Amino acid sequence: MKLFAKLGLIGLVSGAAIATAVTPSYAQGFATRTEVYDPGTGNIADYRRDVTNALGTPQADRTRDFLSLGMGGSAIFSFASAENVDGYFSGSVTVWETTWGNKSRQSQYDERIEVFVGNNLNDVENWLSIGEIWNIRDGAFDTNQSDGSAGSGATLDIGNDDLYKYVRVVDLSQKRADGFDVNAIAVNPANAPAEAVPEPATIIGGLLALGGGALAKKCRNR
Ligand SMILES: [Ca+2]
Ligand SMILES: [Ca+2]
Ligand SMILES: [Ca+2]
Repeated sequence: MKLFAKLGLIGLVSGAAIATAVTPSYAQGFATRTEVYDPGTGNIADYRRDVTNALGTPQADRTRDFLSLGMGGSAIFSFASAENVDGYFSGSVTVWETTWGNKSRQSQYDERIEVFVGNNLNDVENWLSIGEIWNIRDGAFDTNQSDGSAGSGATLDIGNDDLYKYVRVVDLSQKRADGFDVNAIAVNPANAPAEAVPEPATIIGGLLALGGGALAKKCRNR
């Protein structure tokens, strides 16, 4: 087989591989399970230790439906659902926080987390850090209570196309005794699958195959 004919074959194969990679329905939406809760130091009220408080949709301000991490504490969440039993996701992570007090300055209620994504629960120290979320600076809680909603949370892009199964949040708060208060957490596909839109990967795969075929033809003509 000529080299460029092989390239054409590679184009077909790689196109098929890309299509396979983007076809699964990624997990999206709110956390469905708290895998690990490892509270840090500080006086955390019992109702703030309920790990179900961080699951599902966020509540508007001044509800008690949040999970406090404690100073230096951490938690791991997963997102499996009936539509995606494995719970793999890509794209970005959104976190909603609850703060009841004065919200005008980060320095007054300084609560923050570092956010990690990973797949191996036994290897969390090597998970990928995707950045920090500060409760006030980054608007992780609702700053506009007039509509009664919980706001849009704070979002961090994962920054690659890999699939992950878990999100880990680690408290980095400097002042508040019970740390960052997780109201809700969600994962969002970078390109949410839409029924009516052609799969970009199918197009790319087709172009690769066409390009490889054209190259092979060009080679034979030389
Ligand atoms: Ca708070
Ligand atoms: Ca707190
Ligand atoms: Ca909640």
